Amino acid sequence: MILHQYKIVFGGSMGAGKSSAIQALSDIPVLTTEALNTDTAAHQKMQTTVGIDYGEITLEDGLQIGLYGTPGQDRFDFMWSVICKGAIGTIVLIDHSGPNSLKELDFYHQAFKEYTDNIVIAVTHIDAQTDRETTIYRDWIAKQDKAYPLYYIDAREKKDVLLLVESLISSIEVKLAKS
Ligand SMILES: Nc1nc2c(ncn2[C@@H]2O[C@H](COP(=O)(O)OP(=O)(O)O)[C@@H](O)[C@H]2O)c(=O)[nH]1
Ligand SMILES: [Mg+2]
Repeated sequence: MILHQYKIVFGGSMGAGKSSAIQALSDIPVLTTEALNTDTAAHQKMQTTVGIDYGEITLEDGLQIGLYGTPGQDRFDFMWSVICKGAIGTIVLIDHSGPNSLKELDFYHQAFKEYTDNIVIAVTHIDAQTDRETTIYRDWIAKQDKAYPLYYIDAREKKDVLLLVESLISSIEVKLAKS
């Protein structure tokens, strides 16, 4: 495992494409680590383990990035703060084929902005037939107080996922240049 590197978190609902994205991008075989729930005070009934995907990519300029996939279910949300610690940002994946995709965007945006203001939004499953336009996400962003980068991607395509990572890194670089 690389210790001194950038860390990027993938968030979003189950089936949105977090594991696919990490799989597509990673230079190493993706690890799915099992994290034990030790927070029994908050989640007494849950003695189960949850899966966190871990992959790594080295970009052309030698920059090494750790890719962390969060467990999607709301009941694992206590894990997100741990996973997000030290991350340079979060890629929120939204499944366009789900009937509540806009609600999910609201929910995951709200959750992850607690940990970072560097968020990229990626809408997946845009090949799916739905009666909702893909423009609803752009309209949603227009109502936010921050202009989040928005991409329409296939999470299984390396070039698509790479674009998200590059977008996140470039917004960090812009911030560093300003400070
Ligand atoms: N059609 C389509 N399928 C996708 C896309 N992204 C992921 N999938 C598929 O959706 C399923 C769930 O993806 P997965 O990466 O396991 O989602 P996760 O629960 O967020 O980790 C898998 O069968 C993927 O192959 C996409 O953009 N379009
Ligand atoms: Mg997964």
